[in-house]
Amino acid sequence: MKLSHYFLPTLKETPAEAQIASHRLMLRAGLVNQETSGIYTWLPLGLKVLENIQKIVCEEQDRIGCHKVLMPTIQPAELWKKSGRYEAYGKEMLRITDRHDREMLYGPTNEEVITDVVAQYVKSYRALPLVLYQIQWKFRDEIRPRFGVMRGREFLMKDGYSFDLTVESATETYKKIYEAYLRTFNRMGLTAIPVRADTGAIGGNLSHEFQIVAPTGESTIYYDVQFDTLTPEQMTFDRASTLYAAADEMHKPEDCSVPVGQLKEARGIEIGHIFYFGTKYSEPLGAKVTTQDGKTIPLEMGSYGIGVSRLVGAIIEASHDDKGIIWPEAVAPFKIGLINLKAGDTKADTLAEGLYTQLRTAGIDVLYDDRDERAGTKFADMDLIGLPWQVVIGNKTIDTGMVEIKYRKTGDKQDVSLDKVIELVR
Ligand code: P5A
Repeated sequence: MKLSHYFLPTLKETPAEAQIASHRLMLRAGLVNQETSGIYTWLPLGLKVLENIQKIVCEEQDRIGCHKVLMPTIQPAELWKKSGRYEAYGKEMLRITDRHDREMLYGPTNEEVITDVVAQYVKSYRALPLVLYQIQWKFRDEIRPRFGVMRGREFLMKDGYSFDLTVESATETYKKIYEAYLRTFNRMGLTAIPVRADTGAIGGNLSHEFQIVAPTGESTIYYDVQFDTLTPEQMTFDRASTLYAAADEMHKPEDCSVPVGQLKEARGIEIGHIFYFGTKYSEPLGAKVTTQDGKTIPLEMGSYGIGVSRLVGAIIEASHDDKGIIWPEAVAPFKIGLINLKAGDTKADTLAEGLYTQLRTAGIDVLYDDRDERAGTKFADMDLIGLPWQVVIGNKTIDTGMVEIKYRKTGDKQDVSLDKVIELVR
């Protein structure tokens, strides 16, 4: 992509309304634009990150045998009256009336809809276990939308729903998804701590929140220091469950048996939340199957959420410096920023164009700053948008064929010849 023809509205000034780094940087780097409180337009660069995150989420869901669906954002109130949540959900639910005076709502979550689908089509134990998931926009009329996409009103969620015959099988499914979540976050460069949580508006008996430690997090978490030393391979359900980790007021340290010196208190950003709630929805919505010995029983269910749009903010909170964002490679909007310091100079333009074509032919996503701008502006913009690698074409390239490559994360620079660039970034 050539920057001269791209839509990347970066801001020089720090927007006054943004209180935390990720919100400031998302606005300054031209990732999103706020339309009204808690509602955003995703601009090209931000959308690329959002899509990269979705891809990782889907790959890890598909790997464990979950099936992707897409449910509507608008739901009939009737289903929520059956589950008993229509009144209980309160003011956070955006209620809509259609032209025939039928009550509708913009879905804050989809337990009712998916249970209704499964109730219609799944009649036998042979179809189980079954996990269906989607990535879809949700609306929650949060009383205090803040921190940009971190607590939005309209936000993108991955929501999965599991259906099992027995409690044992449902527990196995829960563990499998729990571990898939840890892998998912790991691939994005995040170490998530699974903490025991309350089931809140979703209801049920077993629940974990996936929290990443960040000073700007909205939750208080307490966790065993041993979490900080576990490798990704050691982070299994069985291992992590032996260590204390809990969130919110319900789980003050005095309620647990971990020695004081071994417990850490930190702020956390909740990037995922999973629930096991048995027959809470299957019973009222009629999701029942016939067992092997001919009995009809309601399905054992769980639901599993990832804050996909929140993750964009969370990743930035975890990875930035005073100059801007530092994208982990797996989610970066482009892998390389190619800077032509001598744009307009025929020789420099030819060299830059050549490298640009070569990189693209090699399947490497590159943003080429071909603008007629000062070097300082180009460097500052590139640092701000945080692409993993910067490749600089300048006088040196014209004279000797050498380019400067900078690794954004460490700031390390080295000179390499033009034909070695691909090898190095690979
Ligand atoms: C699980 C999937 C649920 O809704 N039902 C379907 C269950 N869980 S949850 O914890 O309420 O939400 C799941 C994740 O969504 C993110 N999230 C938000 N992101 C941005 N803005 C919001 N207002 C918001 N509310 C929830 C969180 O990451 C949460 O873990």
